[in-house]
Order: sequence, then C-alpha cells, then structure tokens
Amino acid sequence: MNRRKFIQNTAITGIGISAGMAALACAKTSEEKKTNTEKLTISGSFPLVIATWDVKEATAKAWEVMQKGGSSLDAIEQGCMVEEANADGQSVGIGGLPDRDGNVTLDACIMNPEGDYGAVVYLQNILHPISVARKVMEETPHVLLAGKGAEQFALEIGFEKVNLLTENSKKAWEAWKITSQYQPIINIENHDTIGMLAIDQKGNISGGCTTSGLAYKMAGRVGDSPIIGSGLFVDNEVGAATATGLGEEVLKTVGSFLIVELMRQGKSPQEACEEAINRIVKKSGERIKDFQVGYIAVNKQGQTGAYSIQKGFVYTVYQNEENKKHIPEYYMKS
Ligand code: SD4
Repeated sequence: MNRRKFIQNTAITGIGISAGMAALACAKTSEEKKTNTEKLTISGSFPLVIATWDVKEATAKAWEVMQKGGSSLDAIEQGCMVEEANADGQSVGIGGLPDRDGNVTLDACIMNPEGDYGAVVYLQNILHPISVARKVMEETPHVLLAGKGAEQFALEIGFEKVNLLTENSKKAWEAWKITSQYQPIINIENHDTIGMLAIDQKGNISGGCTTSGLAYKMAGRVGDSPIIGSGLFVDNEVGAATATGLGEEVLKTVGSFLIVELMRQGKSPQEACEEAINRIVKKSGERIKDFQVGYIAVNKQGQTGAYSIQKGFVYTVYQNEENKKHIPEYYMKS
C-alpha cells in the first residue's frame, strides 16, 4: 500500500472508530432499545464487501478487484458475475429456476457512488444481467429496460444469446408442473438472490443485485431486486442496503431506501435492518411465519448489519483480509 492510500485508509478508519464509539455509547445509554442484536463491526480498513448468502467466491472476486485498486463499481459487477455464471445456483443467472411457463427471466440492478442507477427486468437469454444493467446506466439515456427491449439492447452491444434453462432446472420445473401448485411463499432454501455492497480503497460505495426471481412465478412477474430503493439502494454519503426474500414484501415497504434513510438519521446498519424488518412484520400479521425477507447494510464508516424474518438467512463479509460467512439474528426468535 502506498503512503497516500495508507493515509487515506487511516483517515477513513479514524472516522469509523469514532463514529462506532459514538454509536456504542449511544446504544448503552438508550434504555428503550431492546437488547436484541446490536452488533457493530468497526472497519479496520477498506476495501470491504458484504453480500447476501454464502457466496465466498463472489466476495473474493470483488475483494480482489478492489485490492488491486479497482473501483467498488467494478468489484460489484465482477463479484455478481461469479454467481450469475454458476449453473448450480438456482436463483441467479444460468440455472435459475424458470417461471411457470418454463422461461428463465432475470432481474438485476447496479448503483455507483454518484447515485446513478441502471437495471434490467424480465431479461431472457443473457448470461450476465448485472453487466447489461451497468451498460443501461452508462450507455443509455434511461435507467431501466425490460423484456425484449432489454434483450435486444444487450444483443446489439455484443452480449451473446445463451440458453439459461439447465437440465437440472428443467427437471425441477417438470416435476413442479405435475401439481402446478403455485403459492406465493418462499422456502428459505429457495433464496439466493445476490445482493452485494462494496466500499473501495477510496471509501466509495457501490451496490448490485441480481436474481432469477421466484421459482415458478407468473410470466411477467418482477420482484424487488432490480427496483431502486427496494432491492438495492446506495447513497455514497451515508451507506447502502440490499435485500433478499419475498420481493413483494420488500417492494411494499421500499426496504433498502428505508434502511439508508434510517442510517442517515443516525441508526447503525444493524438497527436500520431491524427496523425495516419490523415494518414488514407489523403489516403482515399471521402471514409472517410463511415467508422470508433478509437485509444487509453497510454505512460509510464500514460498519455492517444484517437481519431477517426467519432463521436460515446467512451473509458473507470480506473485510480485514477475512472472507467469512455470518449468521444474523432474526425476528421469529424473539
Ligand atoms: C424476488 N427477492 O424476486 C427476489 C427473490 C429472492 O433468491 O431473493 N430469491 O422477489
């Protein structure tokens, strides 16, 4: 690390520690706060990557990009691409479970530190929706392209046409067709949308989210993942958040934007994730036991947080040279 970078990192870390201390002091004096899951991670230095689910190869890729001096935006794109290309993952990219008609349709979005946003929804036949989302952000006058138009744009700028329905996913779909019983319930095992947030050596934050959405969804269904403020939100002055789980619930509460705004008001990433889950819980009554939503968040100082409704959600953090799966606290326990 050169001297300038060292000074930069130390300065950022300094802010992180004092902000962390202040937050801790605040948490101690607050009698109202339930002593649930306050967990602050104080950044040693950047870069930092946090992602939904156990995706160590993806976080390792993102980390490697930033360790070499690359931007958080490049890290997000390349990290998400790892899971999109993984045919065994049945919720992202190739190998994703199809909709009820047998079509694999992908949703993705990306945000850079300037607050720019690009997204694709209902995209078919393209291996890397996260890269197409970035191109929408950087090379079009728009922010969101859908369906055939998104595919046409991707093909025109050089992406290849690929069959995304693998033998395994086709078999699973054929087995599902025997009963064709669609219930808008996600089993915990069914989740692994990749939501990824990164802070690079300069302290700049980017984020991305990529998914094949819910298995056997109705044709045309779009979830939270590609929608700014719901599946993802980045504000380089404050922090970032991303979601996984039943997209309909995240959309109704604009979860990721809510988390970033709560952090702007002084909540830690952990407190903000808990509050966003509580909003869903309050609206859902008895239904709450039937679905999952999980959030992760990071603030400008490199503190991280995560919380979900049900047991089973995990996330990965690559920070301080360590790439590690974490198990967050969850609402149904309390
Ligand atoms: C969606 N949030 O489309 C996504 C689903 C998910 O792993 O997280 N799948 O609603």
